[in-house]
Amino acid sequence: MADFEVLLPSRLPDLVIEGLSRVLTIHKLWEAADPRAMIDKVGDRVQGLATSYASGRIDGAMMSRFPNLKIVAHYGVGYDIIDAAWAGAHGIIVTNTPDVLSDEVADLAMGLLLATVREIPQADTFLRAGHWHQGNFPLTATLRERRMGIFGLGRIGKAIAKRAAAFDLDLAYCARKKHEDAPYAYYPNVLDLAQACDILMVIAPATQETHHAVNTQVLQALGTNGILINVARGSLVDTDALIEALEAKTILAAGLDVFEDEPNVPQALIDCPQCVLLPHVGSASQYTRDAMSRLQVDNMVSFAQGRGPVTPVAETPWPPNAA
Ligand code: 8YV
Repeated sequence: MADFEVLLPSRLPDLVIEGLSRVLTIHKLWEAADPRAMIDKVGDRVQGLATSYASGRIDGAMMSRFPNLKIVAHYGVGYDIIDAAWAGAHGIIVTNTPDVLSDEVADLAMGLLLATVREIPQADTFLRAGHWHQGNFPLTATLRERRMGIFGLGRIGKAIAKRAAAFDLDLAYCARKKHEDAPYAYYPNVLDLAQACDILMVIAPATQETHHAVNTQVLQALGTNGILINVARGSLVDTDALIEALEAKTILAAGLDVFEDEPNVPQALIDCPQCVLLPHVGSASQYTRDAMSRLQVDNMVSFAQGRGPVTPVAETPWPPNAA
C-alpha cells in the first residue's frame, strides 16, 4: 500500500503521522522549505490529503493541484475549510471525525456556560489577586429558571441538550428541520429562538446560511438577561454586533470558544469583563484528540486499502451512487 501517497498540508498529531506512515507514503508540506516546489514534485502522485483546521482553505483550486486526488480525510467534525460540494462533484471523498468528540465538546459547552453565568474565571482571578481579604466576590447571575435555545441540534447539540436537561434547564432549539425524536420546542429560525430564550447555545455548522446568523437583532431578542455561548465557529456570530451588545448591555454576558479570525481575538472582547474566552478547546483533551486521530487514520487507510471510507460527509456519500 506504500504506493498510496498522502499530503499533509499542516501539522497533525504524532498518532496520525505514525498511523498513516505505517502503511502509506506521506509528505509533510509544513516541513518543506519550498511548499510550492513540493506540490509541483509530488502533486501528480498524491491521492489523499490529510487536513486539519490549520490547513487553510481546501477549495477547488487547491484540490485541482492534485489531479489524482481521491480522498480528503479531515481531523475534526466541522469541515467548513473544505469545499465538500466541489469535491463531491469531482469524485473526491471527504471524511471528518464525528461522534468521537461529541461528549467532549458538550462537556466544554456546559463548563463554559457555567463559567460565564457564575463568573468562575473572574472569581478565580479575584482570589489570586488577594481581594477576598477585602470582602466577598460580588453576587452573580444564575442558571436557575432559564430557558436555553440550542442553535443546531446535530450530534453535539443533542449531547448538550442531554446535559442541560440534567441542570433543569428548559430547552428549545432551531435547526434546518424539526427532529421528531427531540422533545424540545422547535423554532425554524434563530431570531424566534432567541426571542423565546435567555441562553443561546450556538453549535450549528458554519455554512453560507449560518454566516453572521447571530446578529444585532438576534442579540436584542435574547435580551438584557441573555447569555450567548458559541462552541461552533466564529463566523456564526457577527463579532462587531456582539461587542456592541456587550458594551451597551443589550445582553448580559458571552462565553466564546471560537472566533472569526483565530487566533486573533478583538481587544474589545479581551477587555470585556462579561466575557469568558477560550482558545478553541472544545475537543481538546488528549483522550478525545487521540480518538479523532485514530478515526482520521482509519478513514484514509480503509479507503486506500479498498474498503471505503469510514465516516464520509453528507456531500460525498459512499458508495458514490448512494446519494
Ligand atoms: C478541531 C473543531 O478538531 O472538530 C472540530 O470541528 O472545531 C475542533 O475540535 C480542532 O480545531 C483541530 O483541528
